Amino acid sequence: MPRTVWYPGHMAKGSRKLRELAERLDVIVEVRDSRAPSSTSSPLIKSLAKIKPVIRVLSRKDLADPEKLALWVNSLKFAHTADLRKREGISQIRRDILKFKPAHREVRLAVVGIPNVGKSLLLNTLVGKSSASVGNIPGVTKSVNWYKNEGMLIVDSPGILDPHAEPGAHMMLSWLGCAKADVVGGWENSAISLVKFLTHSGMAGMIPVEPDEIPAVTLELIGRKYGCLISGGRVNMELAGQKFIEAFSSGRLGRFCLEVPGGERAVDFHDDEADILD
Ligand SMILES: Nc1nc2c(ncn2[C@@H]2O[C@H](COP(=O)(O)OP(=O)(O)OP(=O)(O)O)[C@@H](O)[C@H]2O)c(=O)[nH]1
Ligand SMILES: [Mg+2]
Repeated sequence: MPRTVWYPGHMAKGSRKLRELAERLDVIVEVRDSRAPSSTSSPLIKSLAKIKPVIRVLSRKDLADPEKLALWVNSLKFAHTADLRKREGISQIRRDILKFKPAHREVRLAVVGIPNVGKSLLLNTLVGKSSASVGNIPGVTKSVNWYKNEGMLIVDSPGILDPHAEPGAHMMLSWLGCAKADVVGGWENSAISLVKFLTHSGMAGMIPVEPDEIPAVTLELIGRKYGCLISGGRVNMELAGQKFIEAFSSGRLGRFCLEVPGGERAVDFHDDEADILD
């Protein structure tokens, strides 16, 4: 069968371990990205939520469109928003977690979510030191590990994606840095798809050049603007795609939310011509 989604062994193992652990936990903390709170939900959360209470944290509040994010906070029950880099929102999250602490022992919790949403950074902030590895690429944490501070026993877990997702779902996650570009046909492919999405959703103002009707030409113009040139004055389209996606996902092109409550999920955006790799 062709490989259309990214689901390496550490995700399968992490998923199995989390399910085994769930009974021993008091509460689960699910981290999602504020810029796509529906599309970045964990594929495990439905089954885990049947067993244990869930606290939701929407990370990267600093990069999200504040008005749209306010709609999400109203619609998602028990959701905290946080700028984890600045530790904003942490004291409320900590207070909520400690509500589940039994009198006779520390509270046991697991931090779960898809890749690169800030799980390990949240854990470090709760533990009070840099214990777990943090990095701005998906797949930094590869295993389930326990950490401790006063009153809390916390599990960090690898980012886990849905192995049965539609191929296009990972395309959208690649725009946020939550899935690898090479699984969706590379940076050029991912960036062209993003140009189409932004044009289709009335967000063309985030494209750093005047868009052309043909998305690939738009990316070429972006490549020229970013100086991604090779011999003969041609544009290195792969590098142009990478620079565009990096500028978009880091917030340098502005704050955004890709979806609103009750609207179309960004992950369901269909780019029929996208070339998803086998
Ligand atoms: N601007 C901003 N960056 C954040 C926030 N939360 C996390 N990050 C950044 O996001 C990147 C990923 O953070 P990690 O904690 O490694 O994410 P993770 O979910 O553990 O990732 P995996 O282990 O790969 O699944 C890092 O560069 C963090 O600094 C936030 O609230 N705002
Ligand atoms: Mg991690």
